Amino acid sequence: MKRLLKSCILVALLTLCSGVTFAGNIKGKIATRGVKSPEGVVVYIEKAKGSFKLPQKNPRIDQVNLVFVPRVLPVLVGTTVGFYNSDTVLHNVFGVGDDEFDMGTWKGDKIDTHTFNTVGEVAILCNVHPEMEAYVVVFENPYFGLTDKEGNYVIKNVPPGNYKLKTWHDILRSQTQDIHVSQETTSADFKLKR
Ligand SMILES: [Cu+2]
Repeated sequence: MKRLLKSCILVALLTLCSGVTFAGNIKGKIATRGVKSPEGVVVYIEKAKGSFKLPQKNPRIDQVNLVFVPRVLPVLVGTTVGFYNSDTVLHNVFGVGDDEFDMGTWKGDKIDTHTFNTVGEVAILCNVHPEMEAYVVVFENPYFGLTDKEGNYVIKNVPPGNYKLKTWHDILRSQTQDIHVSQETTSADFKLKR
């Protein structure tokens, strides 16, 4: 009887455990040719199953010393982005590409927002300062990472499976790698050029 109880508990535990999927991380280094820095490359999983939660805090793009900060912002489709102006001069914000909008021109404390409901690439521009440029890149799932100044990226909490891992950059050509994600960390490096 004791033995039966033990095996029942074991079966129950195994069933419970098999229902839980442990996620893994993907990380790597991007080398670039033909641009000043490997910063600002987005590495992302093209297709993943599931329904995804929007971030609790809306990401933001600020305007500081006539520069959009950050210059590249990857988001999950449906995310609302706040647009700020920390400068004392007038700025305008408008978007062109897979989503188009114009927030008008303002200075001071006003915060404007836009919800990105279309997967794709939107260039963020300012009609007061033509040299100002940023990108909001909109993805179907939250499995993306952005490179830092050294070209390092990490994508966290990816469910185990086989995927196509792709790169996005405003100038460099996109590349794809087949990747298998396990419960541990999987490495994937890229060498990108124009
Ligand atoms: Cu401006």
